[in-house]
Amino acid sequence: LTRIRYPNLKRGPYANVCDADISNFEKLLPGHGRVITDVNELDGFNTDWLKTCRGSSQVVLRPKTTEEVSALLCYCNDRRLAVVPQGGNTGLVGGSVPVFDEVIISTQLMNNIISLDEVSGILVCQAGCILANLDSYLKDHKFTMPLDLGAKGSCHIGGNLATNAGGVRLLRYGSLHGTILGLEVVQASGVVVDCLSSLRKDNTGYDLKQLFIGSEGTLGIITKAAILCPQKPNAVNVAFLGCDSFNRVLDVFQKSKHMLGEILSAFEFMDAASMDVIQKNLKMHNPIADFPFYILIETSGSNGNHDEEKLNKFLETMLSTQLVNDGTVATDMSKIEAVWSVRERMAEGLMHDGYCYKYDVSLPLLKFYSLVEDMRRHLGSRVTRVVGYGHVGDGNLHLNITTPAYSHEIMDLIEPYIYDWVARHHGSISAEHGLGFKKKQFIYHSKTKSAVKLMQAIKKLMDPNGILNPYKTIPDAS
Ligand code: FAD
Ligand code: S2G
Ligand code: ZN
Repeated sequence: LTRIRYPNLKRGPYANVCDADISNFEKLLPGHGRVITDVNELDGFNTDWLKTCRGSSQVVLRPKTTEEVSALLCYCNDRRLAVVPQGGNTGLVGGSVPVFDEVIISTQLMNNIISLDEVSGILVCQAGCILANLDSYLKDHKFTMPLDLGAKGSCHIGGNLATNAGGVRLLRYGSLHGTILGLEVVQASGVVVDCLSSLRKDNTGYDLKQLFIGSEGTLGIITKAAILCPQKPNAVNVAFLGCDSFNRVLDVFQKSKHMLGEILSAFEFMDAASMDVIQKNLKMHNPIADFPFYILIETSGSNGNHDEEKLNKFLETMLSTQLVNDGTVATDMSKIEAVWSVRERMAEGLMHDGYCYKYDVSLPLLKFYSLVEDMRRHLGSRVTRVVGYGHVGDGNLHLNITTPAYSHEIMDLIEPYIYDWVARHHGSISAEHGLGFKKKQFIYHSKTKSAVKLMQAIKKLMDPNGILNPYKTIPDAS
């Protein structure tokens, strides 16, 4: 699939996996299901979540410990075997699957919680812990994860860190660059970098962990993390509102920050075309009447009465000033989850159209929705739909275009047009999903030549044989 679409792509100067490698891997990973070579089992690991990238790895390795990851990387580095680190394989830019026959190292079996400091809320866990599992473990201890995304049921915290995942709580808890206190990472050589500090403040030398957050598996394999987890909120409310224009959405956003202040924990929007996906493709109900734009606001606080009073006052103001035309408020968990699923299942809903051209961009809020309108004009009736939704609070738009099947012509109409548009408006061509395989060639739309040169020098230093996730994230140094 990948090679059909990218015929000029050449396999790098890597060794091919041979029988001797497989038996060495089996020695390094004793026990059943740790070295997977069965063709049927391999397909899921070789194919990305969007089913748009498929590699041809002959072997998946499933280590349980840092020591095993270290031994595997040392072996692969010496043998010049290319490697793809893989977590939950929910990445959306083709970064988590091989391009050719790279060895897949999966963190599936590295799913131990190591410790939780119940005073400070600092959790230490292995990279293969699934986000939803960490969140429910923490909830039992009156804490919560500082990030939440629609893929929580499958994505690993290691993958979240490797992609510097944003998600729907970034507005409240900030980026992983702030909430991660320490990391343990294994370099291509097998050397273990132990930066697993659990201190909130530690200004001794370069903050190396930051390099690995967002490195997409190209600088090392993250094996453990120390995470500062916020208190679990005592009261959560979700309001789902309808309004007439995107300018109104921005007005409501400004007012929500002003009137809800510190209890605002999420501000998401979706347009009517997005709601159509939810209703038509997933047969779900719109929680309110039909409108051109929808807003999902979540509040999380320590005092339910205080929050409800603030939220009701805010909603009354929004309705009386006609910034909002309709709305509903959910306070019990099941209704809250039902309203959230309308927003969180967008990716799934879009897949029902056939092929999805997915764009995850940062833009100045005043230009935010003009991109969707411009792409609709640009593509017209050649595509099934153009939808816009996303994290308004982070200035992060998810613009998705669908057709019944992949089309080179449509792709050529979209790229680089959309990236040029984003660059012209001083945005970023990838807000939170990373560059992976699909977007790396557009890095210069958002990074200067000198910045990319420095990235290439760091890559050369950290992975001199280029075995870690080749063909991804940054262009090879020319
Ligand atoms: P994978 O997909 O397995 O890998 C992603 C990248 O990280 C690859 O380059 C891989 O090589 C590397 N990697 C994985 N594990 C490690 C490791 N231990 N060490 C080093 N490198 C590693 N993303 C957002 O940011 N915000 C969202 O709101 C969001 N919502 C989503 C909703 C849905 C329904 C889906 C399907 C995806 C969504 N995503 C979102 C994208 C994706 O879930 C995130 O990028 C997530 O962080 C990937 O985690 P993962 O464990 O699945 O990683
Ligand atoms: C989201 C992931 C899914 C998509 O829903 O916030 O980050 O469709 C996205 O892009
Ligand atoms: Zn998102």
